[in-house]
Amino acid sequence: MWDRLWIDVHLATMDRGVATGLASGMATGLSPVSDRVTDADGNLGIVRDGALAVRNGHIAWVGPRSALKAAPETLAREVISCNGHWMTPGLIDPHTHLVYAGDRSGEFAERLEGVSYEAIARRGGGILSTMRATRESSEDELLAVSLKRARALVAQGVTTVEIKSGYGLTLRDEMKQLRVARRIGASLGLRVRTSFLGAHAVPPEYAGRRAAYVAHLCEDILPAVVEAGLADYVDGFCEGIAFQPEEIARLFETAQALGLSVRLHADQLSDLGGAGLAARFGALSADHVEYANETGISAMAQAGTVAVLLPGAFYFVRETRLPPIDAFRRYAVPMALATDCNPGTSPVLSPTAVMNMACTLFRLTPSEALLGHTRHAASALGLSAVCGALAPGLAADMAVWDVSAPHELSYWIGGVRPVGRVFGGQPD
Ligand code: DI6
Ligand code: FE
Repeated sequence: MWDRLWIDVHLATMDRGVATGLASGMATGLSPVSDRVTDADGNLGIVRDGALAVRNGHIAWVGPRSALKAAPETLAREVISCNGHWMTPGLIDPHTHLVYAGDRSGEFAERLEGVSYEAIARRGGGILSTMRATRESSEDELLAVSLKRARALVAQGVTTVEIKSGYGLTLRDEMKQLRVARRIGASLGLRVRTSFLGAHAVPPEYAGRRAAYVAHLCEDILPAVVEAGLADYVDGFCEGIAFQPEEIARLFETAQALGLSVRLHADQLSDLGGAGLAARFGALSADHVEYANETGISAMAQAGTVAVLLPGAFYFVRETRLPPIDAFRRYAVPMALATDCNPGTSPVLSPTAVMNMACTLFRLTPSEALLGHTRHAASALGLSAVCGALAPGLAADMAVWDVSAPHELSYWIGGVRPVGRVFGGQPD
C-alpha cells in the first residue's frame, strides 16, 4: 500500500527511462543516457496522463496511469487528483548567497551611472560592504532576513537549495552564516546544502597580506568549519578582483584533504583558466563560466564537472560575453541553472525568471532550461541519486504547475508559481 498516489497529471520526469517504461516500479536509478545527452524534448521524460506513488518520502512508482495494476483507491492510503496539470521534480537552486545582511541597492544606482562593479569592489564596496553588515548582525537577525529569501524560493517550487558563506570572512562570522543556512533547512520543508566560500574576498584586516589570509583559511577556518559539520562543499571566487588560481588550488588541496567536494566561481569576468582548474580538482561544478576556454570545457567533460550558468548575474552586471553554450553542448557538459541570489550581482529569487533569461539571453532551449533547474542542478550538487527527477527511489520532491506544457515555465519572465509543492512526499 503506497502512502499517496497522484493521478490526472502529466509528468515531466527528466528521465527517459521512466517515459519509455524501463523504470516504473523498481528503484533502478536514472537512465544513464540522459545525463550525457544535453537536450531534446525526449530528455524531459514526458508521460501524459501519468501517475506517481510515494512511500516513506520516496518515489515508489511512476509511469502511465494505464499501467497501474488496480484502481487507485485500492493502491494508496490517499489519492490526489492534479486536475490535468503538469508535475515536474521540485526545482533545485544549486548556487545562492542568500544568507547575508544589509542592502546594496545604492550600488545599483551607482552602476547605472557608469561606475563598474570592479571599481566599487576595489574601493571597498561590493562584497566587503555586505561583509560589514553581516558581521554586525546577530545569528538570529541573519536568520530572520535570510528566511524571507528562502521562503520566496520555496513559494516558487524550490525543494533543494545550496547556500554559501563568504560574507563573514572570519571564523566566527563564516560559521555564523553556515549555521544560519543549516537552520533554514531545519525551519522549512527544504533540502539545504552548504558551501564554504571564505575565498570570496580578502577581508580588510588582511589587506596587503593575501597569502596570510589564504593560510588562515586553510589552517584555521576551514578545519574548524569541517569539524563543526557546517559545510558540504568548498567554493572559491577565482577572478582578478578575488583569488588567483594558485590560491584556489591551495584551498582545494586542503578541502580534499578534509574530505570535502569542491565547486568554483570560474571565468566570470575574465579567462583565468578557472574551468580547467575546477576540472583538475574534480569539482562538482564550475559556475558562471562566461569566459571558459575550450581546453577547460574539454577537461570539465572528462571530469564530469557540471557547468552552472547564472544568467541573473550576467543580466544584472550587463555582461556582454555569452557563456560558450555550443561548446558545452558539443562536449556534452551538463548545464545547470541557478539564481546566484546575492545582493551585488544577482538579486534574483525566481528560478523561472532565470529559466527565461537562460533561453532569451543564452539561447538554451526550454527543455535545457528545465533540466538545468532540476536534474542537472542535482548533478551540480552531487545529488543525482537523491533528487532532480521523478524516478523510483528518488526523494518525493515535486512541483505541480497549471501550464499548457513544460516549456511555458521558461516562457513567462518569472512570476509562475506552482499550484502544488511536495517535499519528501508531504504536500505543502
Ligand atoms: N561572483 C559574484 O557575482 C558574486 N560573488 C561572486 O563570487 C558577487 C557577490 C557580491 O557582489 O556580493
Ligand atoms: Fe555566486
